[in-house]
Amino acid sequence: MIRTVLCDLLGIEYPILQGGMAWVATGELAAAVSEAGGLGIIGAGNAEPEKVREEIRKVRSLTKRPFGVNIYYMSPHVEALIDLVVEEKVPVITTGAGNPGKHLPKLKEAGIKVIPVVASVALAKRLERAGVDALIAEGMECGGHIGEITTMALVPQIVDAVKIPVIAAGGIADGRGLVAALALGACGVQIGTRFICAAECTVHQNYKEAIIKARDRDTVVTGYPGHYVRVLKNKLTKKYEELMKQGASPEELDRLGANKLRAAAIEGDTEYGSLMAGQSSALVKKVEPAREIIQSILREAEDIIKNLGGLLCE
Ligand code: TUI
Repeated sequence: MIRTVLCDLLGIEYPILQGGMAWVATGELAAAVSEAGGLGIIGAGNAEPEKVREEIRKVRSLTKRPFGVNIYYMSPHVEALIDLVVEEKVPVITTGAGNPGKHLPKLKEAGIKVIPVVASVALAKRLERAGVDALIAEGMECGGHIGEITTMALVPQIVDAVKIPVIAAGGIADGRGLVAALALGACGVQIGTRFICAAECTVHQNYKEAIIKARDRDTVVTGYPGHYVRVLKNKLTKKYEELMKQGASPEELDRLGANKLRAAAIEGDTEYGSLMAGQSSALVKKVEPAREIIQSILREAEDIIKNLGGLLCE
């Protein structure tokens, strides 16, 4: 079985984290992933802290295993969410779209493992100095809010720049991706898109079907500098592109995007919803239980590792 330092750090069986996707990663999905030996993560997004507390309690009612909460740093509730995870003694937090540095003393004192998502070497170094436990290096193949560097280029640069464990994310959906991440020096992977299609994921069936139908060129990056978001192409992204051509302001573009993730995830609006998904969408073939997803990734990875030496000529 594939075990790395990440398994010991987090008390999990396999070095696979589930992305903490807003509106998508509910308690049901997080519990299923943790119960299957990975680290399930609740995506707090912009949700009210009391709603997040319910999800934490849901996970605890479904599994005794470790789990995490992702805190999205553009949420208006960041301070209250930090207090909440401390109060609820959540084992692990991941963070996105911001720098959690100022909250580290409080989180570390509470014994919480802190694993920020970073998209640059500079922030990785700063956060290592500030005392985080590990880092998720997220390449721009991922879905949702993205950085500028690909996983293949970013992961080894961050691995070279820090001593703490690095987890690779962006474009990873199967055993090949896991082995590639390990080869780049990562000690594990974070997977989002494939887990949207987990049977236990509560998003609307239409969202899952859109990912399964997607082919290689079916995602697009919308947004403006500092705020780029990868989604599946649809009528919303067409409208967005038209507005961009007309020179719309960031405020107008934000108005078009407002509440559209909820429309996709809850109402199943595949035409005008924001179907956040990564470039690995085309690798996702079916809806299956989280346990099957994890086991098939591990089986594939082990096969590849066993046969890798055979690729070399005498
Ligand atoms: O956070 C993500 N991905 C997300 S969050 C999200 S929720 C959303 N909902 C509606 C519209 C837009 C977003 C969807 N996808 N990924 C983690 C991530 N964090 N990637 C890159 C970063 C990042 C960027 C800048 C982390 C830190 C950072 O630092 C800025 C600073 O303060 O130095």
